[in-house]
Amino acid sequence: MSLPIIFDTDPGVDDAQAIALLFADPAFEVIGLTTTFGNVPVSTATRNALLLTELAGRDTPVAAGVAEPLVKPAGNHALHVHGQDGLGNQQLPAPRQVPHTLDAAHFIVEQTRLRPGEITLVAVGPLGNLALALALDPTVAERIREVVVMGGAIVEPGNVTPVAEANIFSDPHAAARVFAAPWPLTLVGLDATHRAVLDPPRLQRIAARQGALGEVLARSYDFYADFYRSVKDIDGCHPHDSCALAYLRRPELFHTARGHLSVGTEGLAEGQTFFAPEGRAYLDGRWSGNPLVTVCLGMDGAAMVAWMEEVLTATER
Ligand SMILES: [Ca+2]
Repeated sequence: MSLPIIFDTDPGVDDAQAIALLFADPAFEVIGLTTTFGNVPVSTATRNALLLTELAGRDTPVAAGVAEPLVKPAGNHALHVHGQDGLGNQQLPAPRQVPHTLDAAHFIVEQTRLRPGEITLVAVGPLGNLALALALDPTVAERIREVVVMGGAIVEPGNVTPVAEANIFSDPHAAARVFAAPWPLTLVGLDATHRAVLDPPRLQRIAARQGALGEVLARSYDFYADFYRSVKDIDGCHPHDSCALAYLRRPELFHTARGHLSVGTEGLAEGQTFFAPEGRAYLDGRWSGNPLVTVCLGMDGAAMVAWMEEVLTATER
């Protein structure tokens, strides 16, 4: 099995873990990484994506993407969660490679023209690059095999507001366009990702097998886990972005439902995801205007982190 992937990312500590997974699992054919602002400014996200790719021993293209939200004012990044450098404040070498000549949205459009129907787009940051790709060429939606978005929260509370998850809150207008597009989409949100805790012993076992990449994973994890200890009663971190990859490889671990997804763009509901189950009649059609998508409502978190460890320790880097 080969799954051609474009991975849209804002690394970010949990992004770094997912990038390690992406390169460690031979089932993934990584066509490119595209970067966005989010956890960090886009320049930092691009630098980190290049560096993590290099540490994984790959020369996969990295295309730089959007620097700010489509509509709302550029806001704060999550530097208190991920560190000033996005990877827990460590001494990182400069990457040797440079970004792709195309920007992220053009890269997505071009690659889907080269390989129509084959590419899965995994988006684990704010959704501006996907919205821009749709604006450049709406038919991109017909050429994507599947979109998997790490973001949103259906029943679970939000993580940056009482109702909003960080990726969706960072650019709700982009999310609105992405949820309205006619592509097969799955949302892997906090209802799933909060079920998994990557604890320190497991991360140490993973890092020990990942060479120079493992050292970066270990140092960034320590900073990230300190944040989680300060705000939540867990020892470790939620490996949010890796859950989107787990969904592709171990779908049986997820509890899903079909329905229509929309998003609040202002006021108290800014960034909140609304889910109207398929076939459910409400007072009016406001909640059911978007195409049917799949949302994750739960996940076997223990099995998910066991899968992460299995993939990341299978061979020594
Ligand atoms: Ca991310």
